[in-house]
Amino acid sequence: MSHARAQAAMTASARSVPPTPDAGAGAAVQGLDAPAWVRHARLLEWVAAIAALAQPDRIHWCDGSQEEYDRLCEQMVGAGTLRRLNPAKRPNSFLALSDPGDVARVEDRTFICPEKREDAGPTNNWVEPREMRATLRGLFEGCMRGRTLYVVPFSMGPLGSHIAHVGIELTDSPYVAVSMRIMTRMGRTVYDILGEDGGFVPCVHSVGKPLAAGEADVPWPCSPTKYIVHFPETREIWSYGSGYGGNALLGKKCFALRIASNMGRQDVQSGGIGWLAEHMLILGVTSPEGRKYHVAAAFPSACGKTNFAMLVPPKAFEGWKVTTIGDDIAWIKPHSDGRLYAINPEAGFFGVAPGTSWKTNPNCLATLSENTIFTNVALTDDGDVWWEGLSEPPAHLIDWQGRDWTPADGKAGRKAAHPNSRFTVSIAQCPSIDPRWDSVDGVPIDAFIFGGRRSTTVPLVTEARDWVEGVYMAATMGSETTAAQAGATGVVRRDPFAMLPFCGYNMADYFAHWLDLGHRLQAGGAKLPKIFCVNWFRTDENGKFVWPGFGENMRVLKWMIDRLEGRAEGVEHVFGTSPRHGDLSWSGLDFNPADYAKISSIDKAAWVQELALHEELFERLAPRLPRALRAVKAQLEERLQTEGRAAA
Ligand code: SAT
Ligand code: MN
Repeated sequence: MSHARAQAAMTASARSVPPTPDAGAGAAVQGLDAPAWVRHARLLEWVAAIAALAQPDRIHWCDGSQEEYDRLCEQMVGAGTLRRLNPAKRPNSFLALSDPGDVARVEDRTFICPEKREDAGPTNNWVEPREMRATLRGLFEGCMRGRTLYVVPFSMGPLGSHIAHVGIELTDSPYVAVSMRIMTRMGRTVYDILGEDGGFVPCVHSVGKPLAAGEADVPWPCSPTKYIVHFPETREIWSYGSGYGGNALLGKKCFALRIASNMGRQDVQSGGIGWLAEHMLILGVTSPEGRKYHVAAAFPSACGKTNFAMLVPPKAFEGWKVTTIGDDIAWIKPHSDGRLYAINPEAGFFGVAPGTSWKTNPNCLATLSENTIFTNVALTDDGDVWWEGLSEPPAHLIDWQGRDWTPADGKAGRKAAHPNSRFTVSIAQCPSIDPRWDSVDGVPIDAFIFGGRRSTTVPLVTEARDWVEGVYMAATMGSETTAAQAGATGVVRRDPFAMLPFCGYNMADYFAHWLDLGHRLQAGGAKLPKIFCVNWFRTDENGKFVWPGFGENMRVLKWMIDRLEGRAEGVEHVFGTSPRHGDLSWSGLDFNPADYAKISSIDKAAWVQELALHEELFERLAPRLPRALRAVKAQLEERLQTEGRAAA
């Protein structure tokens, strides 16, 4: 393949038209076999250029039909990638076992490559774009040999919504193609929206395992070399070497967070008011009187966002109802009424299986009853799935690596399901689905919640006194790491807005974007959502969680709603306002003031240390850190010195 051609492939983007060959698109697309419903010359040109670079054996233009989905799944059963589960137990469902080296997002292999390093900021990996393009060119050259290139058209957000955006993923993984059909609005109709020249985010993905002539494939092809690369200025995504989750389903973290966060900010640079792409679940909560509120909540990966989004209120909260709009990502735009409206850009859940049970999340279990692709959970002898926390372990299983497993192995510390094992399922199957989840207008947000996983220091719930303090709370959030990211778990790291691995530009500029958006909305007379900070994960002297969590989180949610309505009391302390034991509703739960003190106390010494960690983050972000956040920190420090005491 010529270098000029490869270069054209590397610069094709939604914004810039790649060099047109003399004879127009027709000449470039020979052998593409594009269906008549694709009439977008620049798109055809780009597919041709990628095909010339990656040299797949075939091209398949996905139409998103059920028939196509069934055929691809059947084909993967034949190839050993998928195993059909017992149709009597789990209709139309499959199990995939990944390569043991490809089980989670790879943050150290994820790159944000704007022209200037400072625009990626100190929390992102950056490589000079020309150098990165050269690396990618080398990797992608011939990387799809022996495979099929799938052209996957998708909309992030309800088709036709003014908040939605279109992407096209080119992938050599049929597992990715079928997963994208579940996770996004994928299919032919996307081309109707694109027309002949609509904008789209080009996403190129390869498992990085070309096949030589006659070489047999493996069930889960991937490569030890991995690159997850974003070019924010040209809005391109290139992913190489992994077939797993957020590394490979490029609509999710890569587009809906890293590229979209850039888009929301670039909107301001081009004269708009700006918008937000956030790592947040969205839920609706309706009081017994029928008043409905919408809440968006940010937690790091694998900290229970899916459980919170599908919360079932305890019996004592009869009449309260929680409905689900999304479990992972929110796109939030200001509306002409001055309020912020959110959509879930996704159409499916890619959630963590372990810990999910009929007790902890019945709505989720019901969602998973059919049409689900499971990845890296265990297989039961009757052809169903199992994972830690689902139920008592069966006498025998096949574990996530295909080996025999018995409860004795479990006692010896060997997990049957990988801790980051997942389910992929359509949101439409969720019993708690909100009637407006697919609304083109989105839902108005009344409150933001930020939560980390902290065994110490951070109280159960705190309301920020104002927007700026709320932004400070979110910006300085810390969390103990989980299995969702490769590497050690349980280490506290700063995870601002739960966006550390997902913010596609300089984190300090991102804080400024939140502050500025708040100012602009307030200047226009809007009432901003309240901001709360929560922590479900404080532990006692034996390392056990003190707060029961799950449905009981309704008690905290109700306090927030009462605060929105101006009806609930709390006590103001150094960091904001928190409920005292008597300010929460306890009916149906025996939770005494002594235990409450364990999860709500503010330990002065711990907070002096915590603020030192805030300082570390601020130092890292110093060149562009908004002054307003430094000012909040100075105020908090002063307060801590003068009034530091328990909130309980
Ligand atoms: O990025 S994934 O979608 O694989 C999982 C996560 O981190 O939430
Ligand atoms: Mn997530």
